[in-house]
Amino acid sequence: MSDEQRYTGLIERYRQWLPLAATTRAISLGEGATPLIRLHNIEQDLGGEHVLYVKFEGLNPTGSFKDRGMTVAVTQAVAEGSRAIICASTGNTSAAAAAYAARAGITAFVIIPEGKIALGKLAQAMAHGAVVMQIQGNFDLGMRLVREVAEHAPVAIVNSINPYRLQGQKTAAFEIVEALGRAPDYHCLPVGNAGNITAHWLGYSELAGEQLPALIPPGVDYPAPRRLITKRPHMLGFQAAGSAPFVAREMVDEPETVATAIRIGHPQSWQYAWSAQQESEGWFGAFEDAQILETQRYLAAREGVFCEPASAASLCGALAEIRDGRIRPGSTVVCTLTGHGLKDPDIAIRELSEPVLNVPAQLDAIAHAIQTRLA
Ligand code: AN7
Repeated sequence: MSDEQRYTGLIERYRQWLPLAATTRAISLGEGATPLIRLHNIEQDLGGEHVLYVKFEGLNPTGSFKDRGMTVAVTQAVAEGSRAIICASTGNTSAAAAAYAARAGITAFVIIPEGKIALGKLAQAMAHGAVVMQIQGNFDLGMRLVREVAEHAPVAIVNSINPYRLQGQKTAAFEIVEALGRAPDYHCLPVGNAGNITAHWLGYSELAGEQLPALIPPGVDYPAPRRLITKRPHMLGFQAAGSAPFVAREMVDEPETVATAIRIGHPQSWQYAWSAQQESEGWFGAFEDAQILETQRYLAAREGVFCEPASAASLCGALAEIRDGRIRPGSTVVCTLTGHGLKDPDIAIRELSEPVLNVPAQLDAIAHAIQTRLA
C-alpha cells in the first residue's frame, strides 16, 4: 500500500481544517479514526427507544483521547523550535506527552500527584523516557506550578490551555458526524479540566459553520469552518460527586474520586465549558464513585467494551438521564469513552471482577466448573 492510502493520523486526515502551516511535518502515532460502537445490548435493556453509541477513544495509540490533542500540540511545538514540553497530569496527558515527545526526539517533563495516578499511565510515562516528577499535591497544584515554571524555563506547555490541544481534539466531533451523517442529539463526556467538552463543542460548531474566536490560537491563518451539519448536539458533562466543580458552580479545593483521571477541582477551561453548556442547551451532572464503577463493569460485561473509571462517567450520566426522561425517547446519544480500562488494572481487579476460581489442573475439575456455570 502506498503512503497515500495508509491512514497516518488525524493531522494528515484533517490538515485543511487545522491551523498548521502546510509544510509542518506531523509528529504522529496514527491517532484518531477510533470506532463508534453501537450499544445494542444496553439499548435493549433501556427499552429500545434510544440509539446509543460510544466513541471508544481508549483505542488511540497511548490509550486515551489525549493523543488527538498531543499530536497537534507537539507538532506545533516542534515547528516553533521547542526542545522540551511540560505538563501537569492526572496520568493520561503525561502518557501522551511522553510518547509524542519520544517520537519527536524532544524531552517531556511531567508533574503528577504522588500515589494518585493509575499504574498503566505511570508505566507509560516511564517507558517513553519522560522526566517524571511526583509532587505531594493534586493536579491543580501541579498545573499552577507548570504555568509558573513555563514563564521562565524553555519548555512548551502541552496541557489543554495550549490551544493546539483543543484543535486536535475537535477532530473527534468530525469523525462522529462523518460516521452518522449528522450530529447526535446528545453528546455526553466526562469532565475534568473541561478541555475535551470544549474541543468537541468547537468541532461541532465548526461543522455547523460557526467559529469560536476565543479558541483560535493567536496569530494564525485560521481555516474556514466545514459546514456539514445544521444542528449541533446538546453537550452533557459528567463529573464524580467528590470532584464536581461544574455541579457546585464553584471551584473545589480538595477533589476526591476513585476516577483519578478526573480528580480535578479547578478546571482550566471553566468559562469555555460554561459557554458550551449554555450555547448547546446542555447541562452538567455528577455521580458517586460506586455508580461510575458499576457503569464501567456493566459496559465491560454487557458489551465487551472496557474503559477506565473516569470514562464510564459519560455513560453513567447518559443512562441516568435516559431513565429520568431528560434525554428524550427517539434520541441518538454519543458517549465519549476517554480512556482504556487497561490503564487502571488495580481498579479492575479490586472492584470489577467476578471472583477467580481456583481449580485443580485436571480435566474433570474444569469440566465440572463449566457444567456448574452453564446449568
Ligand atoms: C480518561 O491526564 O486531565 O475534561 O492530566 O484522562 O478534557 O480534562 C485527564 C483528563 C476524562 C477529562 N477522561 O478530560 C490528565 C487529565 C479521562 C481523562 C478526562 C481525563 P478534560
